[in-house]
Amino acid sequence: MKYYLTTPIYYVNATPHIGHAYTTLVADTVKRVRRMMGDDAYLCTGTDEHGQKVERSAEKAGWTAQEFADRVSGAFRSEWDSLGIDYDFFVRTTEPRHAGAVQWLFERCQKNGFIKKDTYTGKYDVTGEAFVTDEEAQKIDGPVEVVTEENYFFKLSEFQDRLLKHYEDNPDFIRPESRRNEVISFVKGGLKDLSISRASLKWGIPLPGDDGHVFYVWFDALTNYMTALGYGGDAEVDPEGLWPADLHIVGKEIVRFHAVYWPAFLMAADLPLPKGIYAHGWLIFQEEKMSKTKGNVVRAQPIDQVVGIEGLRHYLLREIVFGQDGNFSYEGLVGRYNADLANGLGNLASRTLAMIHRYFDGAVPEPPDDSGGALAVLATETIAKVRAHFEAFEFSRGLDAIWALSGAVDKYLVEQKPWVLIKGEDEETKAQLRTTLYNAAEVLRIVTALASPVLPKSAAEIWRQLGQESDLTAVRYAGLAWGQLKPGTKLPGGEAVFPRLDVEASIKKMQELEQEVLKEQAQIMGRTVEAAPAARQKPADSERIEIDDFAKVEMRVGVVMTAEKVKKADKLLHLTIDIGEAEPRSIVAGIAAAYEPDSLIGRKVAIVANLKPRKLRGLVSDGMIIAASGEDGNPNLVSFLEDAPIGARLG
Ligand code: ME8
Repeated sequence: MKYYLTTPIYYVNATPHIGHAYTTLVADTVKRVRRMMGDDAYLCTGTDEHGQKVERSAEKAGWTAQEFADRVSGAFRSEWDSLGIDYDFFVRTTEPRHAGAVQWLFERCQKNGFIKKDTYTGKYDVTGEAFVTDEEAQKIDGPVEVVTEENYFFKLSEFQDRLLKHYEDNPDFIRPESRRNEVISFVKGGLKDLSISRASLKWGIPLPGDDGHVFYVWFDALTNYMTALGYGGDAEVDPEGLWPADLHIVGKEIVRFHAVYWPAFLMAADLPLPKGIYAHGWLIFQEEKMSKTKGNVVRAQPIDQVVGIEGLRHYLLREIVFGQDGNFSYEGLVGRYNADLANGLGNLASRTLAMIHRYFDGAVPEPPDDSGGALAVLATETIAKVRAHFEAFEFSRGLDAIWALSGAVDKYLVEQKPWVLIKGEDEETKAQLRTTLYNAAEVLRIVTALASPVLPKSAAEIWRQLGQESDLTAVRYAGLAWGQLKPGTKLPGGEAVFPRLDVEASIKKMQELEQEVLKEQAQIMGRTVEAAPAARQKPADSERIEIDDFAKVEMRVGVVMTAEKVKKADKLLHLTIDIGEAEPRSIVAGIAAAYEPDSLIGRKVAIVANLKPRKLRGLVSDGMIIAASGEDGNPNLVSFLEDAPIGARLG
């Protein structure tokens, strides 16, 4: 059976970090599992390159939007190559074939009467690239703009019943269950028509029949899953017959777009729907979602250099229950590596293979009875268990079962004591030694094959050290059974696959390398860390404002009366600031990373006094404190060298 699975396509607004890599590594594992199940599996990934955010980042960095997209897309592609991701398709939304696919899908929806023109006014979250409700706008840290324009709309409201029926008829369409429930209640709450074009934006795919508009990001982005297969193009369309997709793997924050918009677009275009969507959770680092905006990212390259990428794959899949959020920590990563890989599989492999080299001249011994006893029973059960868990995306449970089998051989070796048996002269002891080492090597072979979707490179190396000439990727669960290791097989030898790591030294090394990678990546985005101020250009005349515009902003000197941390918000402080009014102002400011609350009390600061108040984390913020932000993102409060009177106006 063919199996077509996809990752989301990554925004070129950030260079790859391990949050992105998580989705892709999982998808790569799923592909390998499906192949072991006997499927002909294909993986699609790519980059999402249009939109205002990209246009602005490019401008800021001094590149054209296309140049900027080329650089960052290239960084994603080479990241996936260096991490050994076995993808079959890589789609860039700036490719002409993709424009063809998006226009083709739109025209099908239009022909069927699901497109209309209307005016739209709304608050637009620039970072999230979506119109947002007033309530949502309050919670957004980044810029929110009011946008009014004539748009093309997709008549999403007409699909409520069909979507709900589809969810009901196909209980596996959205997984896990919690996300399915969330989507169902969202759709039950009523669907509004969806604006799918922008007149205000240039950096996008032109709408057929109306060059003044480009497609809005989600209609553009989602279609990539069909672009990969040649839809909308001149070439042969979907030669492998891969549509509908079997699985879209996505992060939980974009499940709605995949489970509501995407099937509605496809229904409108009379096209078959994907069979399933699986939403995974977030990688949390330093208590927040790892993301460029938060600045708490960890890159894969330093980990690859110190622990190896397989250590990361294993850690992410074993430690995090797929579908839920999970913490990343360097300690956890190295700890898992040492426990499961160095001491577990690595140790089992080197011990077993070394004894066969030493006692049997590197040839697998022939046991008098190759039935394998209790170990064979456990191995057979484990094959079935692992297959079932992996098929159900229960990676941590599947890995638990693999390591339980590996642990059982360790115990078996301790009980059998081959290092004592070798000293026995009688036939019975010799036979027992042969049985012991045959059994250990045979379990090692099975464990290696079972772990291969998660550890493809190291498993292939152990496989080779076991003298297996077949390609490990050709092994199928159905053909994996006890007793296939041929006695007499010559073992070619080789290095230990998972050398033990010193925890502290490895962590230190990774953190050092992280700094280097950060600089390299900043260069990809066009921002050299040190050179940033020098690179700034004078604003163009057309961008300059009149003195009257400036006078609208009322800035005043204030003194901090109280300062406290805001609960559950690492970056925020709640301040009261006296600016000479009857009551001090309540202001919430994102400065907690740089200032201890106590150090601010009594300090003179500058604030914007005539901003509309807003609520942050339930607290009123009636004004904005003025600070410079350094390249490291840390705020630096504006202060006065001479004593400025409280309430004095700045200007
Ligand atoms: O959403 N933990 O792109 P994107 C886990 N272009 N996964 C994370 C993560 C984290 N901390 N950070 C990112 C987009 N991801 C759109 C998709 S699809 C038609 C368009 C993962 O680059 C997460 O899976 O912002 C997210 O969905 C994906 O990276 C892409 O994020």
